[in-house]
Amino acid sequence: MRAKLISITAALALIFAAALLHARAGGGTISGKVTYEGTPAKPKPIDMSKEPSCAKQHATPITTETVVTGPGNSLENVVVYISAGAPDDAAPSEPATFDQKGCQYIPHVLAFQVNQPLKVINDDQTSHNIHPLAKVNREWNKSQPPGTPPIVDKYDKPEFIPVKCNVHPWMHGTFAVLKNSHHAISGQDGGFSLPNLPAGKYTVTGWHESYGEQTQEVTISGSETKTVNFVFKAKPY
Ligand SMILES: [Cu+2]
Repeated sequence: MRAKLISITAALALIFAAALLHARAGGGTISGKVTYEGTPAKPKPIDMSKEPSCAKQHATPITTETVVTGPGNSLENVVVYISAGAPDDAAPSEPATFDQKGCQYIPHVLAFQVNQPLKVINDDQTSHNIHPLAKVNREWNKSQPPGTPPIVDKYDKPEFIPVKCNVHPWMHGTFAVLKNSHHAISGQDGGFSLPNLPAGKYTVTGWHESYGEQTQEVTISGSETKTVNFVFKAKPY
């Protein structure tokens, strides 16, 4: 009888501990939508005729991605991240991958953490020379002929780094090197989600390569979801 009681108590304690752990891993969520107001500049078609191996990969000419919008004034490629209030956490060992495909950078904006491995791939039949224009971090550029292994590197300081190709002037992208793991990029519908936030007071920043940045203060007290929306003023040029 006593043994049974002890095992029931032990089982209950285990369940309680598991629930506690779960709550800690879960935490709160900040999610929302990024939109624009006003009239954004129209994307411009890119002429890739000088690089036929890339041009033939696109049935219709691709357009510039400085501003990418969707239905309902949604704004894509906005980096949403916790800029204050979250501790700097360890970088994941899983690399952030940046692909050169069809003479485009995929994704256009890549967010990753300080000291997280960055892996640059060339999926094209032509050489690229990737040149991240770092100012705070070490600046480098590297040639990558077709079929060569990925370039693996990392950055040790937070920075928004414009990326260009020294061979193809239309290739542009951004590395968003961030201090912690709480970051997201707004999708086609402008949506984003920052889950697993412990209770605390946070500054959430939204950054767009052409429309600048905005911040908002949010308090998370438990496992709730707080809605934060960003509205950027479009530039007509
Ligand atoms: Cu290139």
